[in-house]
Amino acid sequence: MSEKHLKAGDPLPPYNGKLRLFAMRFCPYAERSVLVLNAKNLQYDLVFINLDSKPEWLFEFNPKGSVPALEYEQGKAIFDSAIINTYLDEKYPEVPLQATDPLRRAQDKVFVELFLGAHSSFYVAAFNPDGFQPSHLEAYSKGLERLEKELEVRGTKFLHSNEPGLVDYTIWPHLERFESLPLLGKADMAIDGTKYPRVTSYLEAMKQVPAVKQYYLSAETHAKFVESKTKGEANYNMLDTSDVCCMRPRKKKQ
Ligand SMILES: N[C@@H](CCC(=O)N[C@@H](CS)C(=O)NCC(=O)O)C(=O)O
Repeated sequence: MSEKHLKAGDPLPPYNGKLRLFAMRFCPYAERSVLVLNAKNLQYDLVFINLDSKPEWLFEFNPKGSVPALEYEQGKAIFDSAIINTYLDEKYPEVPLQATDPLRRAQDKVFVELFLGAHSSFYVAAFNPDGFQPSHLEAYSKGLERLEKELEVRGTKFLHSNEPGLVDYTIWPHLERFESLPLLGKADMAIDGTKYPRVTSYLEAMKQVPAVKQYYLSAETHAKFVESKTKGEANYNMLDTSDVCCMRPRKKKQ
């Protein structure tokens, strides 16, 4: 698969009958949908978008011009990770990812909603460090404390159950990125295993989940992308190897 991000003027790749997700390789919201597609073992194609130079056809799939958007039938799409993921879970129920109890489903959504405060702090710390305030650190710690407590109360390996579910795939992309903070000069935002033992085991367990493993990027890679973006030149194609094809070894001098 090419990791190349398409830009304005690039043609829309031909549709080949599979589900198709418009994404950006470093977007946590697009990652949520990729994880759900993986967890459900669905066949799909990914089309990566350069968000600084969007192809005109992106707006036919999502008038808001954001990713993720899911083309579920040729030329027909829905967008927003929460909408896409609920749709996928209902349309392809073979691997159910949500609780059967309506109250638990609601509680999962409440948890995600509250956890997003920590993500907002991550975002400021990573992309706008000059705007970082003590209240951001507080909100970040609160999110981790909440996760620690929730794992304790639920008593399961993942939030969903002993198998990961939608709630786990929804918060994971944010947690994956939190691990890049110490590399971005935020040592005080490292996830401390003595303070957050359950969160630490949870992170390790999530990294072993096949749906996650297939799309996981290291803290170093996330940090590199953040650095490129904060310099004003987001390096969307840094993982793309499709152009590095034909380098011949140099002949040795006689
Ligand atoms: N609520 C949306 C948020 C999606 C979102 O913000 N995506 C970002 C990329 S991570 C985007 O496409 N932004 C549009 C832009 O940069 O113009 C979701 O959950 O899908």
